[in-house]
Amino acid sequence: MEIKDQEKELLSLIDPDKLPVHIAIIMDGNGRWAQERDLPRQEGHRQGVETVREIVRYSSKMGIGALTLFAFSTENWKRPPGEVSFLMSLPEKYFKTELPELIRNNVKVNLVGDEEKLPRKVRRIIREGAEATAANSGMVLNFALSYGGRWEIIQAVNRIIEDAAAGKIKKVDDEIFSQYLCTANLPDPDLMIRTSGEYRISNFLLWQIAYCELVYTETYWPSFTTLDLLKAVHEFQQRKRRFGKI
Ligand code: V0D
Repeated sequence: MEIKDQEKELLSLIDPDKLPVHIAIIMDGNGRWAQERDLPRQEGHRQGVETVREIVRYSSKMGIGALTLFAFSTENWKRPPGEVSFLMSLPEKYFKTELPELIRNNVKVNLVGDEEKLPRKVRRIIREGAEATAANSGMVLNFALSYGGRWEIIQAVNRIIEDAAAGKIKKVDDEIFSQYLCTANLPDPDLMIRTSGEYRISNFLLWQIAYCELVYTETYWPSFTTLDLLKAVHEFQQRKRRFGKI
């Protein structure tokens, strides 16, 4: 069956009123995708950006409220310097072609992670992308860069200590704690996807995935398509339906 027909068939099985409100994706397998094709790892990352373009476009058209993409972890700083600097060139490359369309599609871009660790130029490029889309009210697109779930929780605790010392808060509850995380004001992800056949959380959103459905696929990120996204959304809805029946 043609991909387009498969997509149509899946779309007919998906309830547009019960879409996930927030999808988080661990975009894994770029290096392995390249190795299997005897290509340099950079080629995998480059192709990975193409997948980001396609999935962002499709998610926002579909009506997803928020999409959080894990692009670079706190651990990724330990990779060879050449690979790190190539990766750091990707946000600029992405915005060069995509920013006009993001603005047009009402997508709002956000950085999630330890901004201070990023090279100044990368910070500026992402800040410009965020500012250019700040007034948009459609899908929120979070790029997790230099992000780690434990780092995020610790920075929340430290800011809470400061606010407590300043007399701004007395007690912390679930809701107040969430306000100190990078995803403040966003609903928790209800669907998390990890590509390339790894079954781990790898220090991605820790607090926020308390009640999240986890969907894994063997597909490497550069090969991940809108059809794979629809399959994950369908799986998500199937699980929700089973819950309802108990
Ligand atoms: C490589 C697969 C888009 C994962 C996707 C700096 C590894 C492609 C961005 C991006 C990366 C980040 C911020 C932003 C706009 C775009 C990106 C990195 C890696 C690490 F504001 N793709 N992408 N950033 N890859």
